[in-house]
Amino acid sequence: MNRLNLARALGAALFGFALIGIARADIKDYEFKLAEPTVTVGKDKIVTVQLLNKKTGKPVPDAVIFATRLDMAPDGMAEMATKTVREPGGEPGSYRFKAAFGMEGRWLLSLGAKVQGETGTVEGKLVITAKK
Ligand SMILES: [Cu+2]
Repeated sequence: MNRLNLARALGAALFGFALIGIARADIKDYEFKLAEPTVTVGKDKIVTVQLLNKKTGKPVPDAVIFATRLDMAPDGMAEMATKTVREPGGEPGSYRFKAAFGMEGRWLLSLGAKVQGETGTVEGKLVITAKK
């Protein structure tokens, strides 16, 4: 194989890899986003989170959310945690949680999700500000 043919073969191989990269989604292509960055202090507040495919920009329905924690770590109160309960309803690709925000300030919502057809876990850490 001369230099030119080698370069062509290499180019073709890279192009092939690029195609595979486009066709196959990766668990890193997904992210959680808050529908609203703030919430009012009090009981039974609803937090809505969207799971998005970053490549397509589209919401991802039917994910299995299996780990959630809500605490005040961003304001130095990691031990101040509150319970989250999944709430039904919302748009496809949106996931709702009910929680009591007992104090003004920044709360950290930690999430994990399994997406159908993907290996690995989508992890998200979202800061929600509770205001009066
Ligand atoms: Cu606190």
